[in-house]
Amino acid sequence: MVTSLWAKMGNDGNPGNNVATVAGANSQWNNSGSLVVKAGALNIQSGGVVSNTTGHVFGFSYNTNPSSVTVTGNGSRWNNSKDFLMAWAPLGVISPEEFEHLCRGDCDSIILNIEAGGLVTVGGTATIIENSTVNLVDARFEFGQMTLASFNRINATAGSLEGIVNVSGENDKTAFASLWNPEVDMSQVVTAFDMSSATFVELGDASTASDINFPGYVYLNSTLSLMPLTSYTDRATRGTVDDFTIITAGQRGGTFNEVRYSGSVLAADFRPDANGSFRSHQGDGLFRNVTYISTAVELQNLLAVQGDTDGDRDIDTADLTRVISGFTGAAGSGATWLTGDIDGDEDVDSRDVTRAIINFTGARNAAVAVPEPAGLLLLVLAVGCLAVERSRSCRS
Ligand SMILES: [Ca+2]
Ligand SMILES: [Ca+2]
Ligand SMILES: [Ca+2]
Ligand SMILES: [Ca+2]
Repeated sequence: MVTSLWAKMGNDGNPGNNVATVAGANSQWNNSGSLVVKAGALNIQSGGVVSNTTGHVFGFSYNTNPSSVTVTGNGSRWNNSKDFLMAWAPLGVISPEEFEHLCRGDCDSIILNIEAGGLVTVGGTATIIENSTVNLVDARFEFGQMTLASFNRINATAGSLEGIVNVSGENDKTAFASLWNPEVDMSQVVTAFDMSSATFVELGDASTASDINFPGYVYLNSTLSLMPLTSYTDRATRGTVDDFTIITAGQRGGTFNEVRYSGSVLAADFRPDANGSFRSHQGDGLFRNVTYISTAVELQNLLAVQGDTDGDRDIDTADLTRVISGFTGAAGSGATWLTGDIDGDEDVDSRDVTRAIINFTGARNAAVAVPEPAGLLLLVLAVGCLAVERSRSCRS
């Protein structure tokens, strides 16, 4: 075991001399501070472990030998408890944007190979600047969090990734769409996305294009955080919708632990299937409906027709039953759209019931269809009696 406060590899003018190897299950190199690999090579293999706070892998354009780190073999591990940076020139001298500008594609590559059971962990933020590449083959990279630009520099052919990718802006959406090689089997890849700055396709452009596309398998957990563009407004006409495909994938697994919209968690008021889909009522018939299908995650913003109490775009017996069950009479209070107050005056009275009946459509979703004509007739009769009874006894 080697212990150091911090370390910098690569001061020797001959990069060939800047090589360190940590090999074997009992081999550890523990840095209580940062580790800098500058124009050199670090090999962690056969169960060796290297630990540090911040990890830096640097290159310089006057050096012909690129910097590289290889973590290979079961049990081999590089722990970066804080941030991780692969970039040209020392951290703090110039910004990541300046790195990109200086390099202009001419810099030698800086490479991190994680192979054959190796593991690299990052506790904070991982930043992978232009001309840097992470090659992941049958191994695991827990990258903390990173931008999409950094994420794009991970070349994963097999293994698993875990971390948060911050997606923001139109450029990110385009870049995301070309992330993965469709030929690659991503069946083991686990990726959590926190799209805390993700934006929607704007209202009215009728775009059905996915914001984010994975040709392979994507496993979802963590938080989906959706921020509508400032130009976006919810629908003002009842019965109309805006549909957004948030993610498409060759195959989707898992669901987001929570979905946020403009910073607020969407509550699941209705769960129409066993896939995790839900409909969330926002007030006065405005629904945000999240649907998980095998290859996509979709969002629908719906301003429901009066009487569509559950936001599934029909007014069927389920809706009428809800209105009748919620009946308060004209003196009632505290009623909501979900309990049958469809005109927004906080009661469920004969006006609400009548409106729901007039708007009746029957079930539109064949999967949950019930025999409507007979059901409708019975319900109309029941509603009629109820309305008469209550209006007699309860009218104020
Ligand atoms: Ca309905
Ligand atoms: Ca009323
Ligand atoms: Ca009412
Ligand atoms: Ca229905």
